[in-house]
Amino acid sequence: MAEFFPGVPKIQFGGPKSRNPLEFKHYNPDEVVGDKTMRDHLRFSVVYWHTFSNPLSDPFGSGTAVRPWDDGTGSVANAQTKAKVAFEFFEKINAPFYAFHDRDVAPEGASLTESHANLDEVVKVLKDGQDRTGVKLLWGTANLFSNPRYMHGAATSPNLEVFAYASAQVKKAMEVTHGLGGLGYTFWGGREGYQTLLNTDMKRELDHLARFLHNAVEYKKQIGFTGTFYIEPKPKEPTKHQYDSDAAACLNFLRTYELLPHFKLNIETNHATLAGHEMMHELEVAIGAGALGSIDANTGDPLLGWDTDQFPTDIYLTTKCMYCMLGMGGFTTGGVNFDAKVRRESFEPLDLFYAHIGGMDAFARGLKIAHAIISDGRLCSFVKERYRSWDGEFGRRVESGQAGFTELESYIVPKGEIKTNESGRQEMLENLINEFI
Ligand code: XUL
Ligand code: CO
Repeated sequence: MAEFFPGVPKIQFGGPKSRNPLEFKHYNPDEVVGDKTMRDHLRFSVVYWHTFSNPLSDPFGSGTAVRPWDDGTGSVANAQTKAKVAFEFFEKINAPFYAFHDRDVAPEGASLTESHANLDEVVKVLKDGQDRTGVKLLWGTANLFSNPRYMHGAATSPNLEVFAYASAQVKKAMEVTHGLGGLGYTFWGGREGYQTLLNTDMKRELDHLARFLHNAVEYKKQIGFTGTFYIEPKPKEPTKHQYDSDAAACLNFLRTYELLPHFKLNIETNHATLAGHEMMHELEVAIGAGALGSIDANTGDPLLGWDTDQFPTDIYLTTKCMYCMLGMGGFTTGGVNFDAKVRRESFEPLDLFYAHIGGMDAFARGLKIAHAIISDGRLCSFVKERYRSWDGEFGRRVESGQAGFTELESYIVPKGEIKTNESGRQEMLENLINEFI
């Protein structure tokens, strides 16, 4: 079998003292943290689009990526070679999962029928790769944003023909995901939003988006696909406003249209920050609704206001992510999916390894630190204690709606001015986190 990353061994755990850049310092897949192995906690996934299909272009210049296996033809044969490259990478980096859009894996044809056929040809190679390596598909999706036909959106396009084209594309992508035993299917509304309200009937577009998703739920049942459906919030980029702007907006949309039982959220760090939220905020919103499904792990740059999709290396970020995840009881069908790309200047294949090693180590450290913080118990107890005034009989009655304004007034008036407020101790808690980092 041809080797596409010659000289790169299967990445091993070298331990924190290792100085080998091609070894993990913290990610030790078989090491047990709490109740399960790091492999099972973290469920790492490599994305096809950034790792194998992104030329590393930017709005000011063409791609810089050197990918020796790419013959530049855009042919199906070339896409099949790329699929073999991908599986060598998954094996060497030791990732149990991957994710793709239909158009990342196979070229678009001259017609929808030809595009479907192209996809089928490459999916055969993906299937062989999965069978040979045991690597699984975390989720599949359809690219409904790159082709010019989707200029006004896909499910929210004012043009019914575009809605129909997108439906057919998603139908096929769902079939392929199902055929590959995918654990999930993601809907990221790439251009489902608007550039100006002057030409937009927002309510009608939202109704159409809901109809599209109901059709997907219906088709899921029809083909017997049991994977999780995810919605991935993002506030803007490429459009000025995207309807799935943040976790709260997605939940409101899903509830309004009676879709919530059928969807979970896939929360992405850089999308959270574009929405003006911390990642932990978005995770907590999703967890509060029982709707956190998966994470698109990356980070933005505070000095650049766009979706830079960098690999996460900040231990505070990964600690907070894993603190939320452990608190919720861990992933079920989801995982830590690196929706991240190397910088344009990091153009060599080797950089793909360094990037993933860094992200995986950062999450492994986050996991160990979050587990230690939870085992220590002081942070959780502090939060619990902070609400203890609610824990008595009267608090219980207020929480359950048995005591209203009148009773609350009778309770508080005899007590006079409040003398029971306590410090929030933010700085003390920040110091506590630093004890573990
Ligand atoms: C774009 C983005 C997508 C989705 C899948 O910002 O995150 O790659 O994850 O369509
Ligand atoms: Co994403």
